[in-house]
Amino acid sequence: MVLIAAQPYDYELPSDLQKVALLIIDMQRDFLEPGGFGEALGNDVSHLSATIPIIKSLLEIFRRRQLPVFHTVEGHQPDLSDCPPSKLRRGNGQLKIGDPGPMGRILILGESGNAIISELQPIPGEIVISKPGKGAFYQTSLESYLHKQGITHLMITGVTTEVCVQTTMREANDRGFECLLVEDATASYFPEFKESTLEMIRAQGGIVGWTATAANVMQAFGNYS
Ligand code: TIU
Repeated sequence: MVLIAAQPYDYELPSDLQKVALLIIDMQRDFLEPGGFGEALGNDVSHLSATIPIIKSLLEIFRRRQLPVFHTVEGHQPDLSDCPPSKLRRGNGQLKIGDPGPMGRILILGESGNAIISELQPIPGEIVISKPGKGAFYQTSLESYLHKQGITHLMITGVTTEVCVQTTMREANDRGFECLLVEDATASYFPEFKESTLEMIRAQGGIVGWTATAANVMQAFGNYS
């Protein structure tokens, strides 16, 4: 049995690592770089960049072992037909979803600002899920891809911790996936919200799942031949 040293207790990996997917949530220019959606909402985007090398290290392990990798992208169709008016109105800022910004239209699929950051660009074979909501299961094919590939365990990374990451982890937990959030591979614009999210996930005996450091995840993966 291979265990990851995790909170609130050790997380058991399956004997077949192909059942474990790396889920990288919304590592997009819109959230991590100045001029995108995150900054339009009034946030300091510099809080998120420390996750990049850590997610990259995890990604390299999954690639080396040819394990399943899923990337998600939050974005909307150019005609905004998939953006509820409530989301469009939200924020009260100068720049709204669909407005022209320095990296193209804010949070619109296909715009350069909506792309995954250069450091974590997907390679052929990795699935990219575009999503209109905060959760990666809402109006997407993620669940059917996971079931089709026999995936039961998710290593969850990305931004932001209490918004798209937590929503997705809760959705996945309700669907029966064994979820582990990688503590240093996720970040929030509000560091205190990140810490609270980690605590609420692992409270009550792991009510939503587990958390562990990337080092502990990588050490456990090293136990497989
Ligand atoms: N605003 C914020 O913290 N996050 C989002 O709007 N989307 C994601 O978390 N990806």
